[in-house]
Amino acid sequence: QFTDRGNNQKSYFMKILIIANRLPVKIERTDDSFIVKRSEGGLATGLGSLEIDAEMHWVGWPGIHVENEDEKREITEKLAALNYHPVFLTGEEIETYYEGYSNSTIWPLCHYFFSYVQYKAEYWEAYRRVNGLFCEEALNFIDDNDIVWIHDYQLMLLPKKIRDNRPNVMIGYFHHIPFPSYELFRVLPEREEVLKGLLGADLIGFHTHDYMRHFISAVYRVLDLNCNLDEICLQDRIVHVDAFPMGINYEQYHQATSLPEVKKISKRLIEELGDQTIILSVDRLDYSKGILHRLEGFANFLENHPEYHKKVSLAMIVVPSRDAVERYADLKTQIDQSIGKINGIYSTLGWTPVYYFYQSFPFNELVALYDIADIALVTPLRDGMNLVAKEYLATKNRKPGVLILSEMAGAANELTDAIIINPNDTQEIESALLQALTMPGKEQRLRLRNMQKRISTQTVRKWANDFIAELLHINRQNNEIFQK
Ligand code: GDG
Repeated sequence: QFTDRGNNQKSYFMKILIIANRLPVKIERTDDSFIVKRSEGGLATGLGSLEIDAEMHWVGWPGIHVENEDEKREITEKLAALNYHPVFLTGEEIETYYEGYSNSTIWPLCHYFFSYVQYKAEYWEAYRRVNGLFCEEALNFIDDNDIVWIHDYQLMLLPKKIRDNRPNVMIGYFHHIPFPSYELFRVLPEREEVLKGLLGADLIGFHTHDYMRHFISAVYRVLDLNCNLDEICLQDRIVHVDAFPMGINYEQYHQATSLPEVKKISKRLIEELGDQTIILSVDRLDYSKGILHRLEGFANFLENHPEYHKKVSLAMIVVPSRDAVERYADLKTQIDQSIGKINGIYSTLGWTPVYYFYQSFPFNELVALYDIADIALVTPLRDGMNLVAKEYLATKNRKPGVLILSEMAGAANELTDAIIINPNDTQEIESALLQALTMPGKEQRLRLRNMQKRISTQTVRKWANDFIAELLHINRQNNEIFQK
């Protein structure tokens, strides 16, 4: 049973095929076999809670590099039991399609790192080819009237490829990162083919109205198509564009502090840290996350506010990511140096200003850190949404906390009770820290309550259901127009 946005109750039976660069699994090689473990990220959780009577399939890269055909067969069979269908990539394809066009061309462009964009013919060629591989695999599982939901910037050519082969399926695409303004997007040599690829979809979703506006303006100016605020008119179809701000599994985080294991970790952390105030930052290693600016802001704060020495520490978690890309390896070196410098100048025998973790934490430890942290410092230079900010607020249960949030994160549109800062202004980071450290408990609780109200209703489950409901609604409308 499925309720759509128009409040009409209707039952469906169909297949939903989710296509994303990565399957939500972790595959480990043993001596003579493979172990497949589900890895429940936000996306898998949201899609797993769809209120729709449909069989769910996934297509994606399994996250392991395998060349041997017998091994591929074994993995394929194991994944098939979960309705997961792998697209295997060669080492060269990972380098050119994933690390290349996806992460060295599109990613910096969409995050306004114009000078980082690499233009290489072999990257583009691989991107096209690998989008074709995803299409071939997906076509094995798509029938008319099924829903195909494609995710993210690695697969922007796929909507059209699927439409060309299966004109009657419903195709949705969601862009998880920012869509840049036309003036930036126009620099992409392949701008026309990329936009045409996306327009194979019936519905294109973004986190915010700004990204949506930028996309429509790019379509209008690059392709000279008829567009209005949320529709693009093609000769034979209308493509709908809408904003769907992604949320989190609120209850999972909100209840986490009642788990005995989390309580134990929080207690241990509190004992170890004593009465120190903890500022927490959590990101993947990425230049878009503003980690270096954040460290500079914290260094300024320490320099100008000696009264907080030995009282405040920054716990910085940097999760290893894309470190095979040179930019990322360089960034890692700069972060190491910046933290080394701060700790070198200010540390005492009993106090470390920056606790630095270049590693990923298990869920229980991460939420224990959210639980004990007095302040979350989330300062990306650009971020599609930023789920860490929402997770921190959702976890706050036992005691309040203050969120300092960059205005460049999509989440800033919703979390207006955070202390909103411009992440390029390191003085603003410094003064936001001071404001957070001196904020009365009553004000902290009030701001937190307002933001929790929002994120407890705009969950990842609602996000996924809203998207699919709109796709079905569009399909119904199209059928009516067609029948008339
Ligand atoms: C992209 C867009 C958009 C982090 N460290 C640990 C850990 N994490 C988890 C967090 C959170 C996720 O990783 C990070 O999500 P973000 O949204 O903050 O950022 P991206 O990875 O860049 O995601 C972004 C998102 O897609 C969704 O559309 O919001 O803008 O860039 O869930 O909890 N998880 C664990 N240990 C860690 O150490 N277990």
